Amino acid sequence: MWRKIPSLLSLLFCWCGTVVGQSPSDCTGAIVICSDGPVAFNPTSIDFDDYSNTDNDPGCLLTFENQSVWYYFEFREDMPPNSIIEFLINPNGGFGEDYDFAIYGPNVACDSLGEPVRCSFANFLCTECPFTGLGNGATDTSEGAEGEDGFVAPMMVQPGQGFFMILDNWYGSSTGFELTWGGSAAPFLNCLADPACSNFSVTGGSDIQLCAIDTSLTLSASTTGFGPGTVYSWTSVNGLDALLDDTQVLSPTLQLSDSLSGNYMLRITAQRNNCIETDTIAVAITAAPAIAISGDTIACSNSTVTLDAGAGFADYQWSNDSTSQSINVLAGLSYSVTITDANGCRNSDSLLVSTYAVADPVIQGSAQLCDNSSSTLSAPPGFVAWSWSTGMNDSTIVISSAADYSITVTDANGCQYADTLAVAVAPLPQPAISGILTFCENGQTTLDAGPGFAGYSWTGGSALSQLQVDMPGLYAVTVTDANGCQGAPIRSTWLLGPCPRRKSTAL
Ligand SMILES: [Ca+2]
Ligand SMILES: [Ca+2]
Ligand SMILES: [Ca+2]
Repeated sequence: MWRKIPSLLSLLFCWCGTVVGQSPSDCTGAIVICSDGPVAFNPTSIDFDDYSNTDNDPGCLLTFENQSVWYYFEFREDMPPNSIIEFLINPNGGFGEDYDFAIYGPNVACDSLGEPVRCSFANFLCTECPFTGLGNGATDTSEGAEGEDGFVAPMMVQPGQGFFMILDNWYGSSTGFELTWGGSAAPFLNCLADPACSNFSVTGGSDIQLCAIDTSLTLSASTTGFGPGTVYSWTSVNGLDALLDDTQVLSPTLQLSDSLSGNYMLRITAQRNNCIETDTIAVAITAAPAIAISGDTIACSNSTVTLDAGAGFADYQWSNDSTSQSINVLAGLSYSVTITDANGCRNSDSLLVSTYAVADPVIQGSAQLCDNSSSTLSAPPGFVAWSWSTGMNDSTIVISSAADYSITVTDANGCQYADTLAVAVAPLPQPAISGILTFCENGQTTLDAGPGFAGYSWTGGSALSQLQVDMPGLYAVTVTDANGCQGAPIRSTWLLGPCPRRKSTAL
């Protein structure tokens, strides 16, 4: 197909660049080629031997330079990445002509070309001869003299990349050639390219994906070839450069705010004299995931509360080492969680679960009950609900038997506290009044309720254990023992009449 291309293509290559004071037969005099058009050049010499420099590898060009022309071609920054460049060289002399070529780069200098990235040394008997070039279905990147087709593989090129090419007329014919560009990169040849800057490059570093919570990031731009005196400038079409701490340094720090998100571009331009290189990196900023622990912020002492970090996160890390969405924890402490969303973005929150004031209720009432009597037990004031072990739900209960009485009280916050009172039943005291129950007129007798009681209460008001009686009647005493229990015997006394010379005796 390439045999027909010269008649099919309407656009023909011409070299329309500049020769910078040196011979186009040398790398340092390389002609910048940047558009299509007819060729009018006939290389006839080698001038300086470019391969005398051992850093310049001739690759497949086993006879080095013969009649050479050096070209430089570079691709504009507005070219899409991964574009393809091809070309066809059609010698004007037709069959029998033999042009060989080698391409160096990207971004190399004439004193350090290295190895060629493409090289064709096919002789005039090659299968596609006299045509030679990049493309035409070739997949090899270098070919020797014998049994070849004259073509090597197209090149994938990137914006800003520049290449040197030596085109060598092996036979030294005088009729010249035509060169035609092809491939998606062909429209982006840079007419402003300067071969003196061929090995200058700048890279802004890898594209960046980060989370807004990552508060700062130092960019990792780098250059080759520039050196001291280079002026740097960071720009952005959508304002991200305003978040750089310095737009005039090679690697500034990007300061993020938590609320920032979106897709941004940052461009670095490096300039030294007339060498200008740029690179652009994409910055994708993901907003910090919203996180708010839900749960009670105050609870009863020693109670358990449930804290929930919310659903839908990829990872949970609680301060108590739990990794679940929610945790059940004791009140009175602070808890925090760090969540990670599906984008790998993290955020944190913390919550203090405080406690209500602690109550210590004590059952009010006597722990001692007298036999055959009852007593009242009361809850202390300040509660709103009561639950006794007797099943009663009032603030007081009346009891009449020995037991452990418990109460659970609930305060206005819903906090519950408990107390227990052990109640014992004491037997009633069994007092007996002793003494002579009869006495003579004008005499008296002594009634005795017995010792050992905590209290006595006689008919008539005496509080002593004994009572002097000089009137007949019914006398009663109520005794109170140490338990507060009371017993009440009653005794009568009898007046027998005058006892002139002797006392009466007890009944
Ligand atoms: Ca030369
Ligand atoms: Ca050849
Ligand atoms: Ca080949």
